[in-house]
Amino acid sequence: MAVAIFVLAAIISVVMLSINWNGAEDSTAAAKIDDLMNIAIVLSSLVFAAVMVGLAYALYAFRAKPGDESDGEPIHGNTRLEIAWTLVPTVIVLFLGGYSWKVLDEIEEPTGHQLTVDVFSQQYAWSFGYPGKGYAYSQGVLHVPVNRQIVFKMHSQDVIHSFWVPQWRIKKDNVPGITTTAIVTPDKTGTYQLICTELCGFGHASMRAKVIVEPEAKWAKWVEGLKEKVPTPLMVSVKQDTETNPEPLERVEAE
Ligand SMILES: [Cu+2]
Repeated sequence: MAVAIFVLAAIISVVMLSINWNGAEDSTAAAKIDDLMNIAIVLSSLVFAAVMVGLAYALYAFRAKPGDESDGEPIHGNTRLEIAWTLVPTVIVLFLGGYSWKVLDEIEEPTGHQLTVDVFSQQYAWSFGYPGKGYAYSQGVLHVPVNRQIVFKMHSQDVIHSFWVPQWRIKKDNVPGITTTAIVTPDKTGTYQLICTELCGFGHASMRAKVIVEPEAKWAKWVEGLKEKVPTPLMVSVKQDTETNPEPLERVEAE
Protein backbone atom coordinates (compact mmCIF):
# COMPACT_ATOMS: atom_id res chain seq x y z
CA MET A 1 0.00 0.00 0.00
CA ALA A 2 2.87 2.37 0.85
CA VAL A 3 4.33 1.75 -2.61
CA ALA A 4 0.99 2.56 -4.25
CA ILE A 5 0.78 5.81 -2.26
CA PHE A 6 4.28 6.94 -3.25
CA VAL A 7 3.79 6.03 -6.92
CA LEU A 8 0.48 7.90 -7.11
CA ALA A 9 1.96 10.89 -5.22
CA ALA A 10 4.92 10.94 -7.62
CA ILE A 11 2.64 10.89 -10.69
CA ILE A 12 0.44 13.70 -9.35
CA SER A 13 3.50 15.74 -8.33
CA VAL A 14 5.14 15.42 -11.73
CA VAL A 15 1.98 16.53 -13.52
CA MET A 16 1.30 19.44 -11.12
CA LEU A 17 4.91 20.64 -11.05
CA SER A 18 5.16 20.62 -14.85
CA ILE A 19 2.52 23.35 -15.07
CA ASN A 20 3.85 26.92 -15.10
CA TRP A 21 1.21 28.32 -12.75
CA ASN A 22 2.18 31.96 -12.48
CA GLY A 23 4.36 32.86 -15.45
CA ALA A 24 7.77 34.49 -15.36
CA GLU A 25 9.57 35.13 -12.07
CA ASP A 26 10.09 38.88 -12.14
CA SER A 27 10.57 39.88 -8.52
CA THR A 28 12.98 38.77 -5.82
CA ALA A 29 10.03 37.12 -4.08
CA ALA A 30 8.95 35.01 -7.05
CA ALA A 31 11.47 32.14 -6.88
CA LYS A 32 11.03 31.77 -3.11
CA ILE A 33 7.25 31.73 -3.37
CA ASP A 34 7.39 29.21 -6.23
CA ASP A 35 9.64 26.91 -4.17
CA LEU A 36 7.20 27.15 -1.29
CA MET A 37 4.30 26.35 -3.58
CA ASN A 38 6.13 23.39 -5.16
CA ILE A 39 6.83 21.90 -1.75
CA ALA A 40 3.19 22.42 -0.78
CA ILE A 41 2.14 20.68 -4.02
CA VAL A 42 4.33 17.64 -3.27
CA LEU A 43 3.06 17.38 0.31
CA SER A 44 -0.56 17.78 -0.81
CA SER A 45 -0.04 15.11 -3.48
CA LEU A 46 1.18 12.76 -0.77
CA VAL A 47 -1.88 13.39 1.40
CA PHE A 48 -4.24 13.13 -1.58
CA ALA A 49 -2.58 9.88 -2.72
CA ALA A 50 -2.83 8.39 0.79
CA VAL A 51 -6.55 9.18 0.94
CA MET A 52 -7.22 7.84 -2.57
CA VAL A 53 -5.25 4.60 -2.07
CA GLY A 54 -6.88 4.07 1.32
CA LEU A 55 -10.30 4.63 -0.21
CA ALA A 56 -9.64 2.30 -3.15
CA TYR A 57 -8.31 -0.38 -0.79
CA ALA A 58 -11.35 -0.09 1.52
CA LEU A 59 -13.78 -0.21 -1.41
CA TYR A 60 -12.15 -3.37 -2.72
CA ALA A 61 -11.19 -5.23 0.46
CA PHE A 62 -14.41 -4.64 2.40
CA ARG A 63 -16.94 -4.89 -0.41
CA ALA A 64 -20.10 -6.94 0.23
CA LYS A 65 -20.47 -10.29 -1.44
CA PRO A 66 -23.26 -10.45 -4.06
CA GLY A 67 -26.58 -11.02 -2.31
CA ASP A 68 -25.25 -9.98 1.13
CA GLU A 69 -27.98 -7.70 2.53
CA SER A 70 -26.81 -7.81 6.17
CA ASP A 71 -25.68 -4.75 8.17
CA GLY A 72 -22.02 -3.90 8.47
CA GLU A 73 -20.19 -4.81 11.65
CA PRO A 74 -20.16 -2.14 14.39
CA ILE A 75 -16.70 -0.57 14.61
CA HIS A 76 -15.18 1.14 17.66
CA GLY A 77 -12.44 3.06 15.92
CA ASN A 78 -8.74 2.46 15.62
CA THR A 79 -6.56 4.39 18.05
CA ARG A 80 -3.31 3.94 16.12
CA LEU A 81 -4.88 5.11 12.88
CA GLU A 82 -6.52 8.09 14.54
CA ILE A 83 -3.29 9.21 16.20
CA ALA A 84 -1.50 8.88 12.86
CA TRP A 85 -4.03 10.89 10.87
CA THR A 86 -4.00 13.63 13.49
CA LEU A 87 -0.25 13.78 13.93
CA VAL A 88 0.85 13.65 10.30
CA PRO A 89 -1.31 16.57 9.06
CA THR A 90 -0.37 18.58 12.18
CA VAL A 91 3.32 18.16 11.41
CA ILE A 92 2.75 19.06 7.74
CA VAL A 93 0.75 22.20 8.60
CA LEU A 94 3.28 23.33 11.24
CA PHE A 95 6.15 22.77 8.82
CA LEU A 96 4.43 24.74 6.02
CA GLY A 97 3.49 27.48 8.50
CA GLY A 98 7.08 27.86 9.71
CA TYR A 99 8.48 27.73 6.21
CA SER A 100 5.99 30.37 4.95
CA TRP A 101 6.93 32.58 7.87
CA LYS A 102 10.60 32.34 6.92
CA VAL A 103 9.89 33.10 3.24
CA LEU A 104 7.73 36.12 4.12
CA ASP A 105 10.43 37.38 6.48
CA GLU A 106 13.07 37.15 3.76
CA ILE A 107 10.88 38.83 1.15
CA GLU A 108 9.95 41.74 3.39
CA GLU A 109 13.35 42.29 4.97
CA PRO A 110 14.01 46.06 4.56
CA THR A 111 16.83 46.85 2.17
CA GLY A 112 17.25 50.38 3.48
CA HIS A 113 16.56 51.84 0.04
CA GLN A 114 12.82 51.67 -0.12
CA LEU A 115 10.34 53.60 -2.18
CA THR A 116 6.81 54.06 -0.89
CA VAL A 117 4.02 54.18 -3.45
CA ASP A 118 0.38 54.74 -2.55
CA VAL A 119 -2.15 52.55 -4.33
CA PHE A 120 -5.74 53.77 -4.62
CA SER A 121 -8.42 51.32 -5.65
CA GLN A 122 -12.05 52.00 -6.40
CA GLN A 123 -14.77 50.46 -8.54
CA TYR A 124 -13.25 49.88 -11.11
CA ALA A 125 -9.94 51.63 -11.43
CA TRP A 126 -6.44 51.87 -9.98
CA SER A 127 -4.47 55.05 -9.42
CA PHE A 128 -1.15 55.77 -7.76
CA GLY A 129 0.62 58.39 -5.68
CA TYR A 130 4.37 58.87 -5.47
CA PRO A 131 4.99 60.54 -2.09
CA GLY A 132 8.72 61.05 -2.62
CA LYS A 133 7.90 63.35 -5.49
CA GLY A 134 5.37 65.65 -3.85
CA TYR A 135 2.42 63.30 -4.30
CA ALA A 136 2.54 63.07 -8.06
CA TYR A 137 -0.47 61.12 -9.32
CA SER A 138 -1.00 58.67 -12.15
CA GLN A 139 -4.21 56.93 -13.19
CA GLY A 140 -4.40 53.48 -14.74
CA VAL A 141 -0.65 53.19 -15.08
CA LEU A 142 2.00 52.45 -12.47
CA HIS A 143 5.69 53.07 -13.02
CA VAL A 144 8.30 51.68 -10.63
CA PRO A 145 12.08 51.48 -10.72
CA VAL A 146 13.73 48.09 -11.17
CA ASN A 147 15.81 46.48 -8.40
CA ARG A 148 14.41 48.73 -5.70
CA GLN A 149 12.23 47.60 -2.81
CA ILE A 150 8.78 49.10 -3.24
CA VAL A 151 6.47 49.49 -0.26
CA PHE A 152 2.93 49.68 -1.61
CA LYS A 153 0.49 51.33 0.80
CA MET A 154 -3.01 50.44 -0.30
CA HIS A 155 -6.14 52.49 0.23
CA SER A 156 -9.49 51.22 -1.03
CA GLN A 157 -12.09 53.94 -1.56
CA ASP A 158 -15.14 51.66 -1.51
CA VAL A 159 -15.15 47.86 -1.34
CA ILE A 160 -12.44 45.22 -0.97
CA HIS A 161 -10.14 44.98 -3.97
CA SER A 162 -6.95 43.00 -4.29
CA PHE A 163 -3.60 43.99 -5.78
CA TRP A 164 -1.91 41.35 -7.90
CA VAL A 165 0.87 41.39 -10.46
CA PRO A 166 1.25 37.67 -11.26
CA GLN A 167 4.92 37.86 -12.27
CA TRP A 168 5.74 39.44 -8.90
CA ARG A 169 3.63 36.80 -7.11
CA ILE A 170 2.69 39.16 -4.26
CA LYS A 171 -1.03 39.60 -3.76
CA LYS A 172 -2.65 41.89 -1.20
CA ASP A 173 -6.19 42.90 -0.32
CA ASN A 174 -7.14 46.58 -0.31
CA VAL A 175 -9.58 47.01 2.56
CA PRO A 176 -11.70 50.14 3.04
CA GLY A 177 -10.80 51.95 6.26
CA ILE A 178 -7.37 50.42 6.77
CA THR A 179 -4.03 50.70 5.05
CA THR A 180 -2.59 47.42 3.88
CA THR A 181 0.99 47.01 2.80
CA ALA A 182 2.75 44.85 0.24
CA ILE A 183 6.51 44.84 -0.23
CA VAL A 184 7.96 43.89 -3.61
CA THR A 185 11.35 44.20 -5.26
CA PRO A 186 10.85 43.88 -9.03
CA ASP A 187 14.09 42.58 -10.53
CA LYS A 188 13.28 42.66 -14.26
CA THR A 189 12.24 45.54 -16.46
CA GLY A 190 9.13 45.15 -18.55
CA THR A 191 5.44 45.81 -18.94
CA TYR A 192 2.96 43.97 -16.75
CA GLN A 193 -0.67 43.99 -15.76
CA LEU A 194 -1.96 44.82 -12.34
CA ILE A 195 -5.09 42.74 -11.84
CA CYS A 196 -7.85 43.16 -9.27
CA THR A 197 -8.16 39.68 -7.82
CA GLU A 198 -11.04 40.20 -5.40
CA LEU A 199 -14.52 40.08 -6.95
CA CYS A 200 -15.55 43.70 -6.37
CA GLY A 201 -18.60 44.26 -8.53
CA PHE A 202 -19.89 44.38 -12.07
CA GLY A 203 -16.72 45.81 -13.62
CA HIS A 204 -14.30 43.62 -11.66
CA ALA A 205 -12.97 41.76 -14.69
CA SER A 206 -11.89 44.99 -16.35
CA MET A 207 -10.25 46.45 -13.25
CA ARG A 208 -6.67 46.45 -14.46
CA ALA A 209 -3.75 48.81 -14.75
CA LYS A 210 -0.58 48.85 -16.78
CA VAL A 211 2.63 48.37 -14.81
CA ILE A 212 5.97 49.51 -16.17
CA VAL A 213 9.21 48.50 -14.47
CA GLU A 214 12.12 50.58 -15.75
CA PRO A 215 15.60 51.77 -14.79
CA GLU A 216 15.53 54.23 -11.91
CA ALA A 217 16.64 57.29 -13.90
CA LYS A 218 13.94 56.73 -16.50
CA TRP A 219 11.38 56.22 -13.75
CA ALA A 220 12.40 59.46 -11.96
CA LYS A 221 12.04 61.40 -15.21
CA TRP A 222 8.58 59.95 -15.78
CA VAL A 223 7.42 60.90 -12.27
CA GLU A 224 8.78 64.43 -12.73
CA GLY A 225 6.72 64.72 -15.88
CA LEU A 226 3.47 63.95 -14.06
CA LYS A 227 1.21 67.00 -13.95
CA GLU A 228 -1.51 65.83 -11.55
CA LYS A 229 -1.25 65.69 -7.75
CA VAL A 230 -3.13 63.10 -5.69
CA PRO A 231 -6.72 64.47 -5.33
CA THR A 232 -7.87 65.57 -1.86
CA PRO A 233 -10.34 62.72 -1.11
CA LEU A 234 -7.61 60.20 -1.83
CA MET A 235 -5.14 62.10 0.36
CA VAL A 236 -7.73 61.97 3.13
CA SER A 237 -7.70 58.18 2.91
CA VAL A 238 -3.89 58.18 3.13
CA LYS A 239 -3.87 60.31 6.27
CA GLN A 240 -6.85 58.75 7.97
CA ASP A 241 -6.45 55.02 7.36
CA THR A 242 -3.97 53.13 9.49
CA GLU A 243 -3.01 49.49 9.83
CA THR A 244 -5.38 49.03 12.72
CA ASN A 245 -7.72 51.98 12.20
CA PRO A 246 -8.28 52.91 15.84
CA GLU A 247 -10.20 56.09 14.96
CA PRO A 248 -13.76 56.07 13.60
CA LEU A 249 -13.91 56.95 9.94
CA GLU A 250 -14.68 60.49 8.86
CA ARG A 251 -15.24 59.79 5.23
CA VAL A 252 -15.43 62.68 2.82
CA GLU A 253 -18.80 62.06 1.18
CA ALA A 254 -18.83 62.05 -2.58
CA GLU A 255 -20.06 65.39 -3.86
CU1 LIG B 1 -11.60 45.53 -7.69
